[in-house]
Amino acid sequence: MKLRNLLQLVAAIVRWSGYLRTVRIVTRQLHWLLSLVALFFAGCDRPPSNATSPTVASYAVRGVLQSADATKGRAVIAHEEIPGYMVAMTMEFTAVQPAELAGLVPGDVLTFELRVTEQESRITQVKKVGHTTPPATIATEDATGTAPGCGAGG
Ligand SMILES: [Cu+2]
Repeated sequence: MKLRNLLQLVAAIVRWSGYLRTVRIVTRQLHWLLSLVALFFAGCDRPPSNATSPTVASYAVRGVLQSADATKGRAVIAHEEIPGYMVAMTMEFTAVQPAELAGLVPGDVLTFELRVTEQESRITQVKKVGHTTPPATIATEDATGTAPGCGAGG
């Protein structure tokens, strides 16, 4: 009687550990499968190099145009402080649509929307709201783009 109980106990333990091992194997396989699925979706999510990724933040900005290249869609703008993102500085921006920069001349006072994604920042909704002569530069602490928040520039 006692021996049988002992054997049953041993059998139960063996069964339990076997069950645990099975769970561990299933978990490991599940984990592997999930990793594969995650990898697949991550791969699908990655946009082609030229596509725009989802905007993570956008800011209404005001600044004075220093120079613009409507062909390349680039503009150097002395922008005012962008609260929570950038101090005032002179820096180069890339327009979502290069044509938005057409007709603009140095000294134009602009308002625009700065759209920031995980990869880059771009400007859009560029509007001329005035003009100053000569182009006013905004006092900067660092115009080289190394200030906090300027790493997102593309
Ligand atoms: Cu800046």
